[in-house]
Amino acid sequence: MGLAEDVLAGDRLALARLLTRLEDEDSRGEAVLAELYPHARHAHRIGVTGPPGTGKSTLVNQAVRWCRQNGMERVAVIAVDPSSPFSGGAILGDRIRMRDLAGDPGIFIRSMASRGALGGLARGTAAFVDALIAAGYERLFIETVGAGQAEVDVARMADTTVVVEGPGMGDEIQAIKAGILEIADVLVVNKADLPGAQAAVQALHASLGLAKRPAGSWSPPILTTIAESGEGIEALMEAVNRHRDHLHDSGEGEARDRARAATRLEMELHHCLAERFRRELADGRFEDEVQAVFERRKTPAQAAADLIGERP
Ligand SMILES: Nc1nc2c(ncn2[C@@H]2O[C@H](COP(=O)(O)OP(=O)(O)OP(=O)(O)O)[C@@H](O)[C@H]2O)c(=O)[nH]1
Ligand SMILES: [Mg+2]
Repeated sequence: MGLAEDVLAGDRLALARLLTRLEDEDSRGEAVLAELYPHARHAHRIGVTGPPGTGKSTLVNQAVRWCRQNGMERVAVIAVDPSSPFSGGAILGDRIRMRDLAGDPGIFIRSMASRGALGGLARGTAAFVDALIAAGYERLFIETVGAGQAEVDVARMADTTVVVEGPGMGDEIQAIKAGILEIADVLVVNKADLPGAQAAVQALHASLGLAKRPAGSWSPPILTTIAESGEGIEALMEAVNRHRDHLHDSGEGEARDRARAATRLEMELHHCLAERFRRELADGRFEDEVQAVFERRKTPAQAAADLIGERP
């Protein structure tokens, strides 16, 4: 049997091998994904993002456990590692915390490194998600750290985006409200056992009031949780499920899926064209133009135009 059949049959080792190929940009991975793609249809993708250390992994751990206890047969977690100098320890920590889920054959956990500069986080995440859905995972949690453009892009690969804040993060909320709050479907103030949680809830309410949302659309609930003890997890998952139902009933889910198809096709075009172009350039030409831009002899646009102009 081929790798695609093995993945469809629920073989975890085959799935792990496929994900490694996708991560390595091995063309055999892409070929397998092409076979699987018609099966990568029905699932609920839940993005979990927010500033470092707010308890996202702990929360995901509890949410996954809740899903398994409430009738979901296959649940997967993708921890996106932004490869920052700070993330090594965090991912290691995630692995340790997630270990108590590891014995469960209905749970698949995988971290994804964002090494490919051209590939990009969102593109890699989307490929992982396709593979996992085709393999039969009906719930997918995608954890990302931070609130930059990369996280917003990754969040667009999810159906439901959960933004996790911590108490005493007033400044952080100021910093993220413009970008990430606009894509939040559910807001969580975790570590509600610590002082400042209520203030954080209020700050979020105030920021949400400023965010531009069309009238009559989904209004994101703000919840509090204590991920360490599991308090509030049930309410969180109920909110997540309500959002999924809203996506379905309002037709917004389909609209998002279509928008995602366009985004992904565009990402692929960028990726393929840039890759092909770089391969066809003579040795050292790219570096020459970098030098020219660096020395201010050319603008980046001029350098790019020169490279494109001399292509065979
Ligand atoms: N007091 C308290 N501590 C918590 C709670 N949830 C998580 N923590 C602790 O907060 C720390 C960070 O938790 P993580 O789950 O790793 O947070 P994270 O957001 O995944 O961290 P990064 O992935 O590094 O951004 C750990 O020491 C947890 O034990 C909570 O509800 N209350
Ligand atoms: Mg984490």
